[in-house]
Amino acid sequence: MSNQKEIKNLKSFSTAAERFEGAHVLCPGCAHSIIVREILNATNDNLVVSAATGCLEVCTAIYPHTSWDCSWIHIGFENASTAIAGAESMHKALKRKGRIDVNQKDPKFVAFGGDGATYDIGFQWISGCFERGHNMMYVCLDNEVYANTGGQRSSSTPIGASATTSPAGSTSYGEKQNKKDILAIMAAHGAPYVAQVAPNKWKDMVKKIQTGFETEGPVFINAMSACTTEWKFPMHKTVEVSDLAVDSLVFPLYEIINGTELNITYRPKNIVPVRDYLAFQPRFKHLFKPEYAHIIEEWQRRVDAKWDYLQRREEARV
Ligand SMILES: Cc1ncc(C[n+]2csc(CCOP(=O)(O)OP(=O)(O)O)c2C)c(N)n1
Ligand code: SF4
Ligand SMILES: [Mg+2]
Repeated sequence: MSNQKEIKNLKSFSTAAERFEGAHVLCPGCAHSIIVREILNATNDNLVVSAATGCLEVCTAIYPHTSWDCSWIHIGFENASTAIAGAESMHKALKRKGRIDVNQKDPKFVAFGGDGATYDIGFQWISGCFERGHNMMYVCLDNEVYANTGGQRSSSTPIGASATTSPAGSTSYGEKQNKKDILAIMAAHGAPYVAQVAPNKWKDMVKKIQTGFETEGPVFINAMSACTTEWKFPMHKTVEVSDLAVDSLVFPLYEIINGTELNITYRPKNIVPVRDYLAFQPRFKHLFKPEYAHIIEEWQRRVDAKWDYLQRREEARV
């Protein structure tokens, strides 16, 4: 792919032209900024970006300042997807009318939303964009909680996590529902490309983003985004907690092409127990009481079953 940056090493990648500047007020250690920077640096093409309300938008665009060195739209909490789909449709229409030079390279259209904006409140708009087949990338910054408004649970919050609307206490182990399988749902739209990424596995992530940018049609990326404030780990441990997430297979890295072909893109050499991932984050600390041992066992069983399923899907190509 001719327009791609060659990914030799982190140093050469990180000194590429910046389209996401460091001057923002995201918490130190917030994975949102790492992910967004890696995504924007993955192409040299022009970008049109939208951001749903949430930590990313609130902390990067405080008038009169902005961290975005590209065309950028902030719209409602629920419709970052349709804003970017509208821009993409307008671009096509202007080309048809001869008002944009047809020889000019098309920009990349990218929408960012948190898990609250994606799994819950903006879901029907995203689903519509994927059904209509817009040429766009939608990126979910999945920190498993409505972080910007104080840590309420979303349908991405995993079972046993203590969130402000599902607090752990003397009679509760916290969140009661399992995390929604958003990747399976988006793949079921027949999307040409969907993938899970994590910022600590940056080469895997950049490869997937570049594949997404080269794909015609709607692309969905679910990015694990560790939140130091709501997951309650120390701010310098973002990469460590992300390593535990992918090495325990709590957050497996894979892609699905055209709704069918599934490829696992990262196989940990040493799989770590789920309990090590949970133990790292005080949002799960109550699960280590003897009466909640069954929740951790159930977590491990579910993670093992999902890994088995992904491997079978990869072999079967269905
Ligand atoms: C329609 C609507 N509902 C609720 C809100 C309030 N609100 C703003 S940001 C936010 C939380 C965002 O959570 P998420 O999408 O997960 O992003 P995060 O802040 O975690 O990155 C909420 C509930 C809003 N702005 N608009
Ligand atoms: S609350 Fe979480 S998601 Fe929001 S800026 Fe802080 S670390 Fe990032
Ligand atoms: Mg969130």
